Amino acid sequence: KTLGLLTTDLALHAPSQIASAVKSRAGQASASVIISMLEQHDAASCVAALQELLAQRVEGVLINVPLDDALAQQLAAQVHPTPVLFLDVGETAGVNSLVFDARQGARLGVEHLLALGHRRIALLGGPETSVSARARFTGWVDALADANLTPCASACGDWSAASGYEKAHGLLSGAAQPPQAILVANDQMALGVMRACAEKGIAVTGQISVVGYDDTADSAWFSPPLTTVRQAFKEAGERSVDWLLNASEQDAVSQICLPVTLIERLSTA
Ligand code: IPT
Repeated sequence: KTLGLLTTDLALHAPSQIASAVKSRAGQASASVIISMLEQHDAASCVAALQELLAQRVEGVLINVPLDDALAQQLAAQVHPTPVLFLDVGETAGVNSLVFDARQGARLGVEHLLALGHRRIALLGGPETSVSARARFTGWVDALADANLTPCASACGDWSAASGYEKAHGLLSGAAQPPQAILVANDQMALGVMRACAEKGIAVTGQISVVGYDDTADSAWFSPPLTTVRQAFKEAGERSVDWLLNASEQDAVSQICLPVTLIERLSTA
């Protein structure tokens, strides 16, 4: 069999780890994977890339691109009757999906910081164009509200370490009382945040705690090693391939939500 993977920028760690898992699982099943990478997520770019994949006679398609409901539904219709599974959509899209539980992930980070006694908590979200970034952000705000707290400061980056560095400088300056902790929507931005803290002479931990999100392969090697919300990308990639290889045209809509876990390391205290 030949499968297609339409993915967002593979220069980012999370999508590249998913693509790696997809490739190796497909290889074990003697299936090949044609990868098409998008740098723009607008409708026209998505439609054109999918058209190219379908022209190569793929027998199943995985889409790891952050998509709003309407565009996901449009693409699902375009791929029909070939089986398709979306990896970065909201549950209201009503398309076949395999996603991680963003609400649980956001809550795990907040509850960890609350248990450590922190109250002045800043948020560094991902890009507003990403459905998962918005879900994490809302999850943080809701979990803080349940503890009668509001974020002491917030900003949004673009998933890169550079944006984490830049936005952290903003979050750490100005306020009379600096944050005791920052929740960051991915590990790459958390790396930039820790660099900004080091430059400002703010000790992680001691003066501030940092929680990342993803647990990509390098996060245990940050200094200090990063506390983060683990999304098991290898398992997600494997399950996606297995799902596609077993899918048939008449199956009912399947929405799989995978749990996430908090990995406690040394960036929080
Ligand atoms: C999501 C990652 O958490 C984030 O770090 C970034 O790489 C993003 O992907 C790129 O779109 S994981 C996704 C399956 C929600």
